[in-house]
Amino acid sequence: MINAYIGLGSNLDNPNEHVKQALEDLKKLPQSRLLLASKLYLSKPVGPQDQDDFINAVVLLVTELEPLALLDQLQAIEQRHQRVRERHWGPRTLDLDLLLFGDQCIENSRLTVPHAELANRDFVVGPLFELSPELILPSGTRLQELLQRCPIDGLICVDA
Ligand code: ROI
Repeated sequence: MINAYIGLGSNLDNPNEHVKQALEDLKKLPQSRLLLASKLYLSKPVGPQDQDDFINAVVLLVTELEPLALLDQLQAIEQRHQRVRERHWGPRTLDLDLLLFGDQCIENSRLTVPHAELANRDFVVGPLFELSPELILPSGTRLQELLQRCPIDGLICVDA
């Protein structure tokens, strides 16, 4: 069983509902168990600013799926949410990003793990820290260090 962290994000068509429904969908993944889910956070868009704020969260799954099989499952959930992505770094109904897969480093045409932008995104670092403050990345960097380099003061927790 591998610990996999997944980031959720939405800023279209009632983002709260998309993220909450996606949490339910993730609970039903085969050969997997959802162990922890962060609170939901409102975050300013990274990328073009002429789009709505995002709802973000992170979950911890334990899974027996291989990384690409897990990616297939995540993309199937995105499709069920009628994922639309009109432009690069533009608004989307649901994004599910495989952030970490145990301490594996994966680099292929479909997948880069750890997620390439993990360390730079407050909406990932903040909820990850809520779930696993002692986490150490495959590089040996402590999540606590990332938190110091990536301020999370802009995040607003929207479910207490
Ligand atoms: N910005 C925020 N705040 N949250 C996201 O989930 C998110 N996802 C993206 C881009 C467009 C880069 N910006 C984001 O894919």
